[in-house]
Amino acid sequence: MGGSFSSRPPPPSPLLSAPWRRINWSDNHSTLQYVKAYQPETEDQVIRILLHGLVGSGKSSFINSVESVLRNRMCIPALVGNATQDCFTREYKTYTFKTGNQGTFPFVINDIIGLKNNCSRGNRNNHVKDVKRVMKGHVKDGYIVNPNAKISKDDRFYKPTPSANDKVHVLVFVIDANKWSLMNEKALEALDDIRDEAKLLDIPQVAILTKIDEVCPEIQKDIKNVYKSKELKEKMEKVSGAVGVPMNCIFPVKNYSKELDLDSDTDALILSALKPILDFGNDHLNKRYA
Ligand SMILES: Nc1nc2c(ncn2[C@@H]2O[C@H](COP(=O)(O)OP(=O)(O)O)[C@@H](O)[C@H]2O)c(=O)[nH]1
Ligand SMILES: [Mg+2]
Repeated sequence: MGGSFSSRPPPPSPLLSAPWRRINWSDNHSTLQYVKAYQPETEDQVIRILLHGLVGSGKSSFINSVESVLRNRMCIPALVGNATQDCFTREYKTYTFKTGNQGTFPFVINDIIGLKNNCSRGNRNNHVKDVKRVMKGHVKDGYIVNPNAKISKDDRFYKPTPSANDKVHVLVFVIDANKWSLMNEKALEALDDIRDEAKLLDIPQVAILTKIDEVCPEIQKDIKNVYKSKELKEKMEKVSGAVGVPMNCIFPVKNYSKELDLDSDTDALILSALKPILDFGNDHLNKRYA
């Protein structure tokens, strides 16, 4: 056949030649120290971080991952759901993190049950109203969320006059990197509504993109490929456009979910999200955005 070698060009690499964002992979100790040494500008200030998003997006797993990184061992303070059972806690809960010397870190994470992708309009509206009240500091720890009614002003878990510490100082939108495109339009609108309220309250917002280990084989093989993966970068750009969070406020993470031992690269990525979350929360608490 005339020796026509059809030399097809090799398929393009799924990886960029250089990462587009730098992470201190080997030196996560300094980021850990930064987080551990964080001190509020005024005594008694506590940064309140609120996670919101769809059910199953990885909110509870992120809390467990943060606790694990801080304690340098696997910890599971928050109940994690699984794919087959609807065993998600309905309790609005504040997670504190213990320091080594009997104290707690000056930041807390609040977990509220996520929005179901295809729940009813009524459930959606109640969820949005509850989260708005949470952001303003009106909801006390331990409130059991009722999807069929927003928290009432007469409820014993309703706080009529919240303090600065009760209010949310940074809102974190938790998004499953593999499912965000399947998000129901109405659910997206409800989450938009929550984010609009955060804007009105000048609460800074970030997004974390979870389950990046399931995005592509390259990241599954080595999490250090996170900022080299073309597929993940494309996903982040799409998420940024769709939910209106700028790229520099989106942090991809892999939560601890299956493994028994910690891994310093997984830690580094969790810390790379936690550090700016604390910085932005601190800025808001000290009214730098107002
Ligand atoms: N592979 C992987 N699975 C995750 C990750 N984060 C969470 N999961 C799993 O996703 C499911 C839902 O997580 P969960 O934290 O309960 O979500 P929540 O409803 O937002 O609190 C659980 O089965 C977790 O083990 C991740 O980064 N990677
Ligand atoms: Mg949960």
